[in-house]
Amino acid sequence: MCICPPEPLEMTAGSHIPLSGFSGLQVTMATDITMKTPICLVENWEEKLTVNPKALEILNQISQPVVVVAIVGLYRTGKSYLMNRLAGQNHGFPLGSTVQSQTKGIWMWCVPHPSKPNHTLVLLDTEGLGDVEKGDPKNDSWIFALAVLLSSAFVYNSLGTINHQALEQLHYVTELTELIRAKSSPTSHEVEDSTEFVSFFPDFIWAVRDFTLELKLNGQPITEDEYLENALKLIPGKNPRIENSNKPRTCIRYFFPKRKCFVFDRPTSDKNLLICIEEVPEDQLELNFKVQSKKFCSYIFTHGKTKTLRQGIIVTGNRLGRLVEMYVDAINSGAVPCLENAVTTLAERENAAAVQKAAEHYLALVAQRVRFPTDTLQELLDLHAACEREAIEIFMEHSFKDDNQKFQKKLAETIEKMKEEFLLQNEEASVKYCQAELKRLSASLMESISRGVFSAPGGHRLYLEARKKVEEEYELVPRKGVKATEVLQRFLESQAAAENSILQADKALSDGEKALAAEEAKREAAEKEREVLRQREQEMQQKIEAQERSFQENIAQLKEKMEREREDLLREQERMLEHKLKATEVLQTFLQSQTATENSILQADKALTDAEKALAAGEAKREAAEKEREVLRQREQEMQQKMEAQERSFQENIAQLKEKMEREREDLLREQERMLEHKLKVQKDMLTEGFNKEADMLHKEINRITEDMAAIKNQEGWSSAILSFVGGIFGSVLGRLSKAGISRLLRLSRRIL
Ligand SMILES: Nc1nc2c(ncn2[C@@H]2O[C@H](COP(=O)(O)OP(=O)(O)OP(=O)(O)O)[C@@H](O)[C@H]2O)c(=O)[nH]1
Ligand SMILES: [Mg+2]
Repeated sequence: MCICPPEPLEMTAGSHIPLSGFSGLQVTMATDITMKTPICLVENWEEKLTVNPKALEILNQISQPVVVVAIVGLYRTGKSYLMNRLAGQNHGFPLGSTVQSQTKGIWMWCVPHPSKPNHTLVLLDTEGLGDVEKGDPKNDSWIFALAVLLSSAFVYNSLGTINHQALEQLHYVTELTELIRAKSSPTSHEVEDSTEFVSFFPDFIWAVRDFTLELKLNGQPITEDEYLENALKLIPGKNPRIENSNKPRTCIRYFFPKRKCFVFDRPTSDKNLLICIEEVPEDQLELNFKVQSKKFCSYIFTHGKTKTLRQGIIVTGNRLGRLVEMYVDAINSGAVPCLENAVTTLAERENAAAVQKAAEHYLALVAQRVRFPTDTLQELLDLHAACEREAIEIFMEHSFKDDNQKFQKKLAETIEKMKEEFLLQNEEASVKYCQAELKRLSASLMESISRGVFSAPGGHRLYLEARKKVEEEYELVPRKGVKATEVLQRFLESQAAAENSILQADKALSDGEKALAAEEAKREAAEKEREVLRQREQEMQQKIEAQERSFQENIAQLKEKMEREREDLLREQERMLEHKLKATEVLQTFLQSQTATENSILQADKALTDAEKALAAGEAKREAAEKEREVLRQREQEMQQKMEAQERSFQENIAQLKEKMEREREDLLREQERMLEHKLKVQKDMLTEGFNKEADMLHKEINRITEDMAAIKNQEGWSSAILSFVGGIFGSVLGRLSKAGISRLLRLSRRIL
């Protein structure tokens, strides 16, 4: 056995591990789904494909990244047996011993990855191709295409040798461009589209079973990989038969830049044992087979990649489930499965869930940390900012391909609404608490008023002292919250009538003194009112600052994420470019070998004179050079188109961001205008009331607001700075890509021309 059987062999879910990467919070996720036996993932009943909901349920519970190994090949060639060995089991995928094909549709077995911690190994065993009992051969093509789409390691299994027949049987690979689309846009060119495949196609592994030949070429020993590469060499010649047999070779080389080959001896030479191979104990298998299959398994375990989609999007078990559903739906509706659409749908779904998760987290965090009423508004706003930061982190962690930040904006709006709700709750709690405290502290004052204690000479002074005592005690009450001043002010207002009647009834005071006292009471009331207003303004200012901070936080985290995505994009582009250049070189070598063949045919032709031969050779050379230039021109054009598409997407991003900022800028301006209007009104009142000093101070503040507004109107401030950094991100992608790409192209063109 190549690996120990995964223990326990039961389907278990829900062990919890902390997920690193979130600052200061513990997020748990379900892991360790282990299936005792495989299950059918895609049923193929009467040549109609359906996804098994039970298999989807299992995938849904897997939040770990997956390494997906799919095996494909002619029916009855030992595919299921080899897959069982990958699972470290003799039994699992059913084999059957007759000529009748056994596996139907696509079967799935999820086991813990034996060497990649926190990864799940998903084995996909497919229905044998070319079954004579099957009616529609298109059905085989779809099974083949699905295996390519879903796997990160694609094993092609065949018996005997890699010969013409084996390659012809692999004709499905030539149909891939018709069965899969990379881009959704109908205008995109088929060749351009197929080059996109490379970035998400699996690695290709050819498993040659019952291999009995010696691995030698021209008397020299060769490796299995060299054996495969030699078989994939294009055959010189131009007749349709040759061109046809070159097709699968070209397609394999073109679509699968990473290739590997493994040869296997027969597991046993005893025919009777072969029939019941599942029951044959390990020590009765051929040594060579054991060594070879161990090598194969360990290659898959070590080099089998985590399944990723474009731009480095990692496929987890649940994402794999979504992909199967989408692809099978597309096939059943008569459409061609499209990768871009799949990624977009996947992103829409997951981003909506990410908004939900982040918002819920924000809500839970605030609820857990806040104690209403908070001492100040700033205290609540700081708490909000800290919780919002964590919520955005969660969103960033769980979202991808959030084009134009549609979902990030949604989260910002949701959090803003929640924040407003919290602010309101905070105010209400403060009002309630302050009113209760005032009621308690003023109980004896109120009682004295109703008992007429102050309706005596000198009563007004006594009343003022008693009221002052209430105010002082109220001042000492801790954590009254944001409405402390306002509640006191309303209380004092409610006292005005009572105070006036006490004053008027006070026989100890002259009329002049009464007038003076009334004036003083009025002045004090006005001062307190101004105090309330000042506090409101200050709070408004704090709220605006909090919004600005939240915006900056969103931008900062977006920038960080874009940086990461930029790196992924760059790597992907480089891989694609590398592959294109390699494909060009393949073609180039082939053209050169054709020229050499043509030349030897020409030289051997006795019907031509030497001069005619020289002329023909010259013509052939000229034609070859022209063809090479054409290839190069095409590559250049493709690269140009790609760069233009990126530029367009960058412009689109910028336009959307600009629009958003425009809207926010207008909101901010409206807010500032409201504040200005209010301050002007207060200033006017003060001037009317003769408070020149305060009016002066207000004048300064008004000037500052006017300046702020001018700066915002100018838009030379933060928005342009943000635009410039976003521009920087995209600009540098284009810059680096074009420089690297162009210098490589130049090097290549120098080599070719
Ligand atoms: N000659 C040979 N026979 C094998 C090998 N492995 C398995 N078998 C035999 O082939 C039979 C079918 O094996 P499976 O693993 O079910 O083959 P399969 O390709 O999955 O078959 P389908 O699912 O029907 O397409 C087994 O019962 C064995 O008798 C092998 O390496 N060489
Ligand atoms: Mg099988």
